Amino acid sequence: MSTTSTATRLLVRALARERLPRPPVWLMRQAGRYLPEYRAVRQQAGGFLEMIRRPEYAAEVTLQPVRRFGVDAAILFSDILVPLEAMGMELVFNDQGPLLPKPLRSRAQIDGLRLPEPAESMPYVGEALRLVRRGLPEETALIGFCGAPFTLASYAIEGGTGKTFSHLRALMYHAERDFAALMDKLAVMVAAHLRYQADNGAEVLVLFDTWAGALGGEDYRRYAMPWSRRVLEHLPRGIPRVVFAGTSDHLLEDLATLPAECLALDHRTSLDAAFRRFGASHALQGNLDPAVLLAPPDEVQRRTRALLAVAAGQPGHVLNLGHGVIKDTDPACVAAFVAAAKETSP
Ligand code: 1CP
Repeated sequence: MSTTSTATRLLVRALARERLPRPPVWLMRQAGRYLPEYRAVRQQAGGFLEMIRRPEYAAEVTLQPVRRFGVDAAILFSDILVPLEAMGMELVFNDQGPLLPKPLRSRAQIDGLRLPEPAESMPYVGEALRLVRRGLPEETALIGFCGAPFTLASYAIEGGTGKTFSHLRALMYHAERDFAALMDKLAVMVAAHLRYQADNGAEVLVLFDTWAGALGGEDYRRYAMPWSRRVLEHLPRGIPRVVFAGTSDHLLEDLATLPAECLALDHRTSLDAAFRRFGASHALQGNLDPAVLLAPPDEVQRRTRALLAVAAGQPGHVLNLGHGVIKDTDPACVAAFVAAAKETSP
């Protein structure tokens, strides 16, 4: 009976594993420094966090790849680390990436983290989402996201992008109750942040567990998965959930037990094999190697067509990269990637 516009958006239909004339396409990090129009806004705003905190800038850069490429979804321009700032941690971005100058190294610091209401601590997120929705074509879906508790814990404890994650592992293995206390708080914040985004127009929610793949199966099941499960269980009904974990082929059977409709695959996993492993139960997102977008456009198109041929006839495929767009990518190669999805017929 329902003929609401969301029901007709291609991404939402693919996540429900409907059979479609072509797969929806969007790209992780589709807004970013590879786009000249993004660099112009960034310069005007004065910095990365300034763009995130000003809804008109955030909305503008969120809409840029939709305008330029006609992707089937917009993903809010923000960052997984923003909620850590709302919890009281200092956050800076330099050219190398994020930095948290006062990483968590004691139980007192963990206990001192705040759990604010997202509407009060990050009102610019809701405002940006409402602005984006107004600027989006009717057929384009709006995606909200958050970092998974484990990946957020890795940044909070390491103070930036980890290599060996030694501080994180020290807490996990030597102070498990303190680690659990931190993860409990992060799970509450993450679930609240995702619900807030759904309340403000996000119709698909992505949980990014970028660093989960650094864990073996036993550690993933003990130190990360229970809190991801808690988050995913506490989201509004009817909103499709996508789980991304980087370099996680060895964890996919575990990830498939989480309450989520879609597994986002990184490029190290065979899409063909993934359809055999999970195609009966999950939509699958992915998974062209982002480095392939550094090849000439006709090569990008050839590789994308080959990937689409693997998924042909399978319901529930969402075309995407295996990770984010690389900064040196030529926008013409992103256009070639999107065009390949759009030429696909049933
Ligand atoms: O100005 C710039 O171009 C800075 C680069 C940049 C961008 C465009 C960063 C710094 N974050 C973002 C935006 C961003 N980050 C989005 C926006 C929407 C989109 O995809 O277009 C999203 C969804 C994220 C999520 C994010 N941030 C993740 C999870 C997904 C992933 O990439 O695995 C992670 C791990 C981060 C942390 C982060 N933010 C930025 C950097 C350089 C990093 C570190 C990544 C790393 O440590 O390797």
